[in-house]
Amino acid sequence: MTAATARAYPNIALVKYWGKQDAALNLPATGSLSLTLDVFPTTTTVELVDGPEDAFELNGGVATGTPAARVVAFLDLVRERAGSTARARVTSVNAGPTGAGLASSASGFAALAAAASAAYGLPLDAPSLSRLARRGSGSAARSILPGVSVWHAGDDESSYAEPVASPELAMVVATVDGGPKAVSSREAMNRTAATSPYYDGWVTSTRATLDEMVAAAERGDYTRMGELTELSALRMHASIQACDPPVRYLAPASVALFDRVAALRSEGVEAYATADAGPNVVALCRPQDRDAVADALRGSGLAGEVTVAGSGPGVEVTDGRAGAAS
Ligand code: 2P0
Repeated sequence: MTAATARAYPNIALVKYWGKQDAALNLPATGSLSLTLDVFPTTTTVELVDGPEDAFELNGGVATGTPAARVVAFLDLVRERAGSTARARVTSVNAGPTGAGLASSASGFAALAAAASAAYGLPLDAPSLSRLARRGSGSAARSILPGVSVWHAGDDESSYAEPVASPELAMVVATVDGGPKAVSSREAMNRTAATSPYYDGWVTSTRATLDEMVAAAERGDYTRMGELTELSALRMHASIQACDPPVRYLAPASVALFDRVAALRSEGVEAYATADAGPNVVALCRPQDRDAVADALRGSGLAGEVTVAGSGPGVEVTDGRAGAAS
């Protein structure tokens, strides 16, 4: 019997991924760029079993419905590539919140890609894992890599994440209680592409934003990286809010946190705000400013949990060996 365990960390995009050019292959309409964090890892074990079905246990409970169906579809892809019919028992634990807009699907599918590849005997190099993780969840392609990475748009062969030289970055994650997520990011992404009049502008402008972001990162221009981070987030939310029926992920406290981060800048602490498909706000800052930013966000009374994060590692197979599928 073959088993393997892998650990991966969530990532937060500085240039957002929002829209697909190919839903079946999960190819993005544009490239994106993110920082893999050093908090909230997902640890996943894949064990090949003799039984007739896959089993998926998440955070100690049996998973059903869409999460389980996505894991089975992913394992089907792995089996097809490995030439195996073996079923698997998948056990996954998120150290952070699940499905709360804190990128648990990114760390989840990155960890699953690595553990399944090791258990079924598929290649474990970063481009192969990133291409595979992409099929589970687009943003998972970036959680294969440590630190700052760019996930390329392209075709099935070329759409994977690669490292980008960057100044050291930190992030402060401020959770905002916006209630349960009303619309999943996958559904909202599809709805934006189908109905938002701003979607074409989002795609065109994001290509330029990404080129500028990579150049800013490579020349160590933290200020421009921060400015582009806020720009990308607000443009993404603008295009989401314009879809029909509209989706609004930002809560009043989220908007107030963007204002608080702007006030911090005028006080001399150079932080920039971003937000994903939910009400939580993440402040980008220099590593030496992270505690000052965290204190300010805690003191604002606008956030629940406030978590300080640095640049995290890429996915790692922590146990088990690559072996031929049984
Ligand atoms: C990102 N997000 O770049 C963007 C910003 C959320 C907001 O990637 O359909 O779960 O599985 O490819 O990766 C969330 O979307 O979507 C996401 P699928 P995913 O991080």
